[in-house]
Amino acid sequence: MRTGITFGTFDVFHYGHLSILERSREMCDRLVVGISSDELNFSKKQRYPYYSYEERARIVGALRCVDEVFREDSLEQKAEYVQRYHADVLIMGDDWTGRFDWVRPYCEVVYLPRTPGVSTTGIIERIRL
Ligand code: C2G
Repeated sequence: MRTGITFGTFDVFHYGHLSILERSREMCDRLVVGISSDELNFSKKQRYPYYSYEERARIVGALRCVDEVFREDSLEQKAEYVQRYHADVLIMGDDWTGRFDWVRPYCEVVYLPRTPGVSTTGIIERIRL
């Protein structure tokens, strides 16, 4: 039984989000997803997500490729989360390449290619116009 763990905000859920979660699930038997808290998002991006943590966690948790969701409160707690969920592999999009290499003593770390041409910010800007 191989457990994978991945993280994200998953605000205004889109095709790129689905793709990374499906590809992550293909690498393991059980996929656990850390959803950024509203406060963590504010500290990363200086704005709150459009959807609340509860809404984002319900959307991601309802997907067939996701087995469990939890709240990610801090980027620095990755090793604790890996141990708490007994993860064998940490999977992130390649916009994070190198950023979580320090977790390698605890589990395998893999960066998958992002889906080009789609982003939450791009969608919000298009709709606002
Ligand atoms: N992603 C992707 N393709 C896109 C957009 C996003 O593959 N076109 C991936 C990102 O690389 C990330 C995941 O989808 O792995 C979630 O992306 P975001 O919601 O933007 O999350 P982020 O702000 O990167 O938060 O601890 C890490 C953070 O919580 C990650």
